[in-house]
Parts: sequence; C-alpha cells; structure tokens
Amino acid sequence: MNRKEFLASSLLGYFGLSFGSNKITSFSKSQSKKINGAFAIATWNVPKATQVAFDFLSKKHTALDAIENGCNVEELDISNSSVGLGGLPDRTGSVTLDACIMDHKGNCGSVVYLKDITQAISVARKVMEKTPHVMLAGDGAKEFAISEGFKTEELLSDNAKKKYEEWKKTSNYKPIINIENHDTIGMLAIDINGNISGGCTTSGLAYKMKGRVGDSPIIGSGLFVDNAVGGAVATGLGEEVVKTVGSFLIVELMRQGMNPQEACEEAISRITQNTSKDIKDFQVGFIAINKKGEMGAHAIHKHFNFTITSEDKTENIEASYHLKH
Ligand code: SD4
Repeated sequence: MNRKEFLASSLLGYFGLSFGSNKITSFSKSQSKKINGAFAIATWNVPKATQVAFDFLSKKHTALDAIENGCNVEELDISNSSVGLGGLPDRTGSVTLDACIMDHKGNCGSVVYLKDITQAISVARKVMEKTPHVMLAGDGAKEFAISEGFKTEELLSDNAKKKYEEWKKTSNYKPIINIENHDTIGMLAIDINGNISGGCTTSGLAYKMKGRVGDSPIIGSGLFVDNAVGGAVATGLGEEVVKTVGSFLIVELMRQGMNPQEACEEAISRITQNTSKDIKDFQVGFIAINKKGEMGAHAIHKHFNFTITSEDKTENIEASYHLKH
C-alpha cells in the first residue's frame, strides 16, 4: 500500500474488526484481524497508554512519538508493579529497568539495568538519537540520562517495598504467570504515513537476581520492527523469549508470508517445543502487526490480553493460547 492509499484507507476507519463495546472478544486461531489507518496496540490492559499513543497519532505525530509517550504512561503509573516507578525490585531490594525502542528506519536504542530514572523508554530513545551506540547499561545509562536532563528519584514505592519485605520471608523465586493482568508494556504503533515503530519497557521479573536482564531491552527478542514488513513485541518469561529471538522470528515469518496471527502462533510453538522447562510454569505472549494493519496475538497460557486504540475506540482483547487447561 502506498502512502496515498494508506491515507485514503484511514478515512474509512475500521475494516473487518468489530469491537463490541467493552466486550472482551477473542481471536480465533490463525485469523489475523485488520485495522485501517493509524492505531496503537500494546500488551496487557493498558487503555490509558494506548489512548495517549493514539492521541499523538491522530495529531499527525510519528509512531515513534506515540510509542514513547504511550509507554511513559505506564512507567509513571505507580500502581503498575512491573514497569517504571513502583516496579517490584530484584532480590536485593533494588528496582532496575530495561527498555528499548525502534523506529521505522531501523534505528534502535536500549537501556538495561537502569536505576533511579522512571522514563526508561525515553532514555532508550535518547541513546538511539544522541549516541553512537544502541545499548547503555547500569551506571553509564544513568549518567547519560542525567546528562540529558532526566531527574533521579526513588523507584521503590511503599507498596513494592511492603511486597518485597513479605517475599523475603520465604525468598521463594517463582515468576507469577499473568501477574495482575497488567505487566511489562510492549507497544507497536502505525502512524498516518503508514510507518511502524515499537517500544518495550519493564522493571523485569520481580525478585530476579541482581544484575539480571530480560528480553525486553534486547532488540529482536523483546521487540523488533522492520517497516517493510511489520513489528512484534513480547511479554512473559524473558529467558524463553531470548532463546528463540522471538520478536525477530515473528517479523521474519511475516516476511515469508505468514499473517501476524500465524507468525505469533509459530513463535509460541518454537518456545513450547524447544524449552527444557515445564510450560505449565511460565507464560510468554506476543503481539504483532504487519504493514497492512493486520494484527495477531498468541500466548502459552490463557488470560494474556492486549489493548488497541484506533479512531477513538479502545478495546481490550483476550489472546488465543496454546495450553488448553
Ligand atoms: C522480562 N519479559 O524481564 C520481561 C518481564 C515480563 O510479563 O514481560 N513480564 O523477562
């Protein structure tokens, strides 16, 4: 689709995807749904984030601006215990953030093990735009953020501290599936020029080992965008996503002709077939979009859901899943 066709199709609004008001619908397997025009889609139930992203898109901002500002909503939300401020800490009580961002030209930026700065996705964008590097870690990432004007603050909220103190009593490390239905945010957006960008931001797994980094800041694992094809983002147990380079895999499968739903299902199959762990014990979910505005989502377990905002409609949709309980 060229730019003119894309703009024309924007005027037509939705095509082929009817959202019942406030009704959670479910994708059936192997069916990709399609939206015409600009939209933002994100992992989990994050209507405020996708709405903010869509507001940027409707004001003709780039998909990259939409991603950054949409993800910031969850980073700043102290009640979200797995992203930014209020995130649950590692097992030493320290909150460390991972994030990455990728634009339609294939530029990308990432931060890992970032402390004391809430808007990790914005720091990742600065890494992309202002440094000769793709990834900055730890103290270096923090020092760079401060030099760019970011303020430091305590990320450990009273609530997260209380939960951590409780956890220390047993110190039992077992990542919880679908934690609070509201988790790491991975977002993809397509703007009015038909360009795709994506982002992913998280405080990672609660009570992880000190120094642990997951999939979310790793380009190709937690996120991948190729503007000629589409984009994908991941949530869940990062160690399993990294092993299959899940988001890159999905984009490559779409390049070979799969629709986003088929590609997400294949990526989940790779994980379930190749893991040495019991798949009952961990969750991975993917969402993907392609250049035509088709989307897909699939997870290992049920209750992975995602949010889409387009043409002022926001809906939360339950993804299809692999493991029938
Ligand atoms: C990680 N993938 O650090 C992230 C965490 C996550 O749902 O997405 N949880 O492994």
